[in-house]
Amino acid sequence: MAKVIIIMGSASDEAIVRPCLDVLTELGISCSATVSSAHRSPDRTERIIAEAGDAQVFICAAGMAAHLAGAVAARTTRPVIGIPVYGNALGGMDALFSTVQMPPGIPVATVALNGAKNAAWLAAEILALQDGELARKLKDARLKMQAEVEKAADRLQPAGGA
Ligand code: RP5
Repeated sequence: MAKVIIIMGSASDEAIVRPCLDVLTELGISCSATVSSAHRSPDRTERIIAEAGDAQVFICAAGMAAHLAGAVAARTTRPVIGIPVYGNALGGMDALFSTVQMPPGIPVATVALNGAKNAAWLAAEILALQDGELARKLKDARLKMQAEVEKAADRLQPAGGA
């Protein structure tokens, strides 16, 4: 059963959401991904939440008047992470504000515009609170990032240089 349920508002969001799936898969976190819209298919969205089983975290990606994450958060007390999807007309500000400006009591942890990778990392950090092995993987990943920065710095500035 999926620990993380990813819902995107439209099939057109798939390319933006894909890196989220990649990070979760890399970390060995079971997840499922589907399409459902807060506006176009509200009943389907409600059904997905009702049938979420043991899923611990929802990740919702949507653009424009992006109510998907909020609509899911309204119907569950499990953590909901929102990915506002960039759209041309208002430069993504519509989706960003729609996702981030939730009323007190119904939080949506909003990542950056198109921030699919960080949605996955945040979901992993939530799950790692109850999973020692996952917590270790996250620490290892941080060490790897540090090493990559060192490597990049070394490439630009050979050892012994000014
Ligand atoms: C939102 O409207 C979707 O999440 C998508 O980002 C945007 C456009 O949807 P389509 O018209 O491409 O289906 O609901």
